[in-house]
Amino acid sequence: MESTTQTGSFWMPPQASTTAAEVDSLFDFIMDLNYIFFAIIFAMTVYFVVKYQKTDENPIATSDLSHNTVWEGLWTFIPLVLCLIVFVWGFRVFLNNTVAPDNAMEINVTAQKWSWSFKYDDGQTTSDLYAPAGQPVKLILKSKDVLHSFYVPDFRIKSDVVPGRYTTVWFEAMKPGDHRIFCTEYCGRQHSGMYRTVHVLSAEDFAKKKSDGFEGRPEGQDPAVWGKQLYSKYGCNACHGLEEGEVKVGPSFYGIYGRKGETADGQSYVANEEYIRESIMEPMAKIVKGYAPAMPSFKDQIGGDQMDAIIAFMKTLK
Ligand code: HEC
Ligand SMILES: [Cu+2]
Repeated sequence: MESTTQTGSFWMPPQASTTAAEVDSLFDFIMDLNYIFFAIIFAMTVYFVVKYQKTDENPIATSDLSHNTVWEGLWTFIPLVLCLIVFVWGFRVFLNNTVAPDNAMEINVTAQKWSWSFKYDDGQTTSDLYAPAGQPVKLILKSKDVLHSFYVPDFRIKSDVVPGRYTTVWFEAMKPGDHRIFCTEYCGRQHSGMYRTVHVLSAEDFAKKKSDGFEGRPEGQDPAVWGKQLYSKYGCNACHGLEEGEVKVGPSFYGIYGRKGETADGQSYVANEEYIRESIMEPMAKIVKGYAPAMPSFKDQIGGDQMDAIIAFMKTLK
C-alpha cells in the first residue's frame, strides 16, 4: 500500500478535499479563541492572586467593589457575539459538508465486522475505495451488524454507520493520491483491522480502471495467490488464522479443504467446494460445532472468480 501522497502541517493531515480548508479555518478560529481566553484568564488569575493577597501588613485585602456594569456588559456581550459567529459559521460548514452537490457520483458503502465494501453504479464491489479526482462523490453508508464510523482524516469527513439506517457523507478529492480510511467507532476486537485506503485517480484512470474491474485478478497471477490477498482484503484474517489448530473468532483455514467436521446441531460434513461456498454466502446455514454464529455473509461482495480464488488458496493450506 502506498502512503499518502500529500503532506499536512505539524498539527493536521493534508487538506485533500475541497471542503477540508474551510473545516480547518473554523477549527483554527475556535482554537485561537481558546488560546487568547486562556492567556487572559490565566494572566488575570495571577494578577489578582498577587494583588489581593492577605499579608501581615494588609490582613483584610480584598476589593470593595460589588459590581461593575460596564465590565459585566462587556464580558457578557463579547462572548455572546463570538459564540454566535462560531454557530453561524459552523452551521454553514456543516451544511456544505452534509448536503452533496446534485451531480455527485453515488457509491454505496457497507460496514461489517471487520471490513468495508464499496459498491459502484455498475454493480462491482471493492474492499478499498476508488474515487475520481475533481468530482463530488456521495457515500451512502449502512452497517450489516454493529455501529461503525467512516472516517477519512485527509478529507475531514466522518460519519457514523448505523445498523438499520442510511447515513450519507460526501467529498471531492482535489488530486490523485492515496488516503487512509479508519473506523472510529469501537466495534469489537478487530476494530483496528478496518483500516483501508481511498485511491483517488484521475478521471481517465478511474474510468479505465472501473471498466477493467478495480480489484480483478491481476493478469497472469496464480488464483491461489490472489485468493490469499482476498483473504486479507475481505477481512477473513480477522477471524480465521492459517496455522494448524489456530482458533480466532472462527476456525483456522489450515487443512480446511476436505476436512471432516460436525455442525452445532450434530450433522457431519466434509468441507468440499460446495460447503465452503455455502459457508461464505450463507454462514448461518451450517454452524461449526464449538463456534458462535458470528460470521457475516459475503453474498454481495464475493463474486465467482473471487470465490474460486479463495477456494484455490484454501487448497494450498496443508
Ligand atoms: C466476524 C468474524 C468472521 C469473519 C470476518 C469471517 N468469518 Fe468465516 N467463520 C466465522 C465463524 C465464527 C465461523 C464458525 C461458525 C460458522 O460456521 O458460522 C466461520 C466459519 C467459516 C467457514 C467454515 C469453516 C469450517 O471449518 O467448516 C468458512 C469456509 C469460512 N468461515 C470462510 C470465511 C471467509 C472466506 C471469510 C472472508 C471472506 C470469512 N470466513 C470471514 C467468523 C468469521
Ligand atoms: Cu468498525
